Amino acid sequence: MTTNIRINSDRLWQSLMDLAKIGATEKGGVRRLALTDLDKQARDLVVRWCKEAGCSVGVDKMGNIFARRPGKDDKLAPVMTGSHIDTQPSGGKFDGNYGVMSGLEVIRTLNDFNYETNRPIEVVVWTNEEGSRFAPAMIASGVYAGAFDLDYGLSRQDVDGKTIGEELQRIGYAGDRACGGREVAAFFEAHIEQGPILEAENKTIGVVEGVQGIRWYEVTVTGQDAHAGPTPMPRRKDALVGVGDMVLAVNRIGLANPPYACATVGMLQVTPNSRNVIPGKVFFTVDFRHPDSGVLKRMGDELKAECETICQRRKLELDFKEIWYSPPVKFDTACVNAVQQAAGELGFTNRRIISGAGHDSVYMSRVTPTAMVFVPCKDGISHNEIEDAAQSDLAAGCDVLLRAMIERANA
Ligand code: HGY
Ligand code: MN
Ligand code: MN
Repeated sequence: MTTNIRINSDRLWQSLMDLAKIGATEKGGVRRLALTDLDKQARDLVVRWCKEAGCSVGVDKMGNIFARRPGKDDKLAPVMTGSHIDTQPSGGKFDGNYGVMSGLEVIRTLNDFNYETNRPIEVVVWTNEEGSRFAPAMIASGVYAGAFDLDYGLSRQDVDGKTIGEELQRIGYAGDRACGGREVAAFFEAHIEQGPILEAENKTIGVVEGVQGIRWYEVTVTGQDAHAGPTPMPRRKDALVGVGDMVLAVNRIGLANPPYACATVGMLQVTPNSRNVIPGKVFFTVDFRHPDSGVLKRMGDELKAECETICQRRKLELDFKEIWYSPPVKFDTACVNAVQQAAGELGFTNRRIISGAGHDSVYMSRVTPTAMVFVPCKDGISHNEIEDAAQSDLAAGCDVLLRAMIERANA
């Protein structure tokens, strides 16, 4: 029976295009930061679609949304899929949104074929996966998996001092359900690769075996505000010049650990940020990634030491904080094999791959057997408004997801 069940490619594509209208940007991207009014609009739309597909919908204390399709034996723990609909400030139509729309398409397809899985099926929308408005990333799946406690999760603040808890209340998604602590039989997530490998090798499906480790740092360097005119160069305590050395050190450490290490300074704030004042204070963020936890640790330790040396030399003060560590994870063999088998049965070219990006599956793999399905994205570009993917690839990934979920739901 399952051999001829296939998703509806046009319906999946249309749902992605309709969802992408919420927060649409000039260049064809999406700006829908977590817990903004646009996120609320998108949440409301997804909830409506899930209810129209016959699902019961619940929301937990971190605002995670769960849409449930009953199974033959409804007491059994569900097979779950999902991702996120919050985006980067200049994000794309597919990062996260594809995984949620694929979950909805799985439900819609099962309905079309009147196919009842043994276990219930659930689609989840995770709150604040991106870690852009509120750090760290994947905070709500992290609370669900017990990596963070609920108070920590609800108290994360954005640059304006607003907390996740306040914003959930404001948009009406402060659910009453406990966050986590519920048995899940398996978790799958469909996602664009966000890198160049699948496209370069002309592969339709990435069978994701795991995710690399991530460490995030926040660094504040303090010198002394002074006048840009009368202050002689040797007398200056210019925080921005010191940070310039540090940014180059971040890049050098990334390049020094090929081929996997990644090193990024994404945010930088200069104070007082006035053209004729020597900057007395600079804040910046560091994102280090590597599949090996030992190398990742060494990268962070090396950067801290370099920053200390730079501050001594330039008579600056350093505040260097690690704010997040997400260890490398390996996904569950049975789930990875279910994805591999589905891709093979459906005749899609595929290859094993480690995810460079973080995903909610990282935390879900702590509490249930988990795997991911990747599809290519154009030129490997993501976290960019021009992010793009082929409808046929997106449909292929969703068919693999459907088949892997049915296999696990009936196992
Ligand atoms: O940072 C990441 O890898 C993800 O996009 N949150
Ligand atoms: Mn994502
Ligand atoms: Mn992302």
